[in-house]
Parts: sequence; structure tokens; C-alpha cells
Amino acid sequence: MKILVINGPNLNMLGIREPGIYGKSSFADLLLLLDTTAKELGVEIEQYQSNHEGNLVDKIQWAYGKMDGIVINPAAYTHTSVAILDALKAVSIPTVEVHISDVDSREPFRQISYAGIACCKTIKGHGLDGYREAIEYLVNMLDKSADA
Ligand code: CA2
Repeated sequence: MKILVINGPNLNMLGIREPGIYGKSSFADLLLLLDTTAKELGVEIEQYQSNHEGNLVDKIQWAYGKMDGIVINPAAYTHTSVAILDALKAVSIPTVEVHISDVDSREPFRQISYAGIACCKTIKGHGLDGYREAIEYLVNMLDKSADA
């Protein structure tokens, strides 16, 4: 099973500022968590981070026919990008949206998610653990649909 994990703008700066909102862990810690999760669950994980909307759209399109599931934290583009929503709809790959912070308890503009419209689940406010939960959710879901 192949899972693509996509992170949007500024998430490569994790741990550098705003630890009260995003925690103290760095982006390198997140990559380590993804490696550990891949080994534990016996899945292949490809990770991609970009600060550019078009690159994120390109990577979603790239996943078509190659990846079984997507975990995406589009960061600020969550709240603005119809292009990312359309790309997720176009590839129609089961996708889980992750937010490190609890976006519902922050500014009103963070409570709107375009990408979330195309996702089968959203995990928010669980810190980096949310990525592991999202991968576990997809693996269980895809295993069940393979059995059916
Ligand atoms: O909670 C999340 O995961 C977010 O997707 C993070 C985005 C934010 O725009 C969303 O509303 C919620 C921001 C990521 C920026 O990360 C930073 C890392 C270090 C210092 C400052 C920001």
C-alpha cells in the first residue's frame, strides 16, 4: 500500500516559531514519525512539502494511478485553494486532511476548508500524532475495501 503525505506552506518551519500553537517538534521530527509509522504499519510512505500552490496541485495529479491514499495538510491553502480541492476531486484518491492545531478554536477564516470538501476524514488539533492517526485510518479503510 502506498500513501502520499503532502504538507503545504511554512510547515517546513515547524518548531522554529509559534510552539504554543504548533508544538515544539520540528519538520525533521515529523519526517521521522512518518518513517516509523511506515515501518510499523508495513506501508510505503512518500512525503512532499512545498510552499507553492501549483506544486501541490502537480503532486496531487502525480499521485493518480500511483498512490492508494493521500494525507494532506494544505496549511494556509486549506482556507483559500479551490485549485487544491479540484485536484483532489480530479484524482479521487481517498484523502484525509490533517491540521496540527485545532483550527476550529482559532480565527474564523481558519474554520473554512476547501480541501476538506474532498476528504473522507479530517483530524485537527492532535499535533503531529494526527498524521499517524490519518495514516492508520487510511490503512484500515483501504484494507477493508480490499477485503470486500
Ligand atoms: O494547524 C495546521 O496544521 C495548519 O494547517 C497550519 C497552517 C495554518 O495556516 C492553518 O490554518 C492550520 C500554518 C502552518 C505554518 O506553520 C508554522 C510553522 C512555524 C512557525 C509559524 C508557522
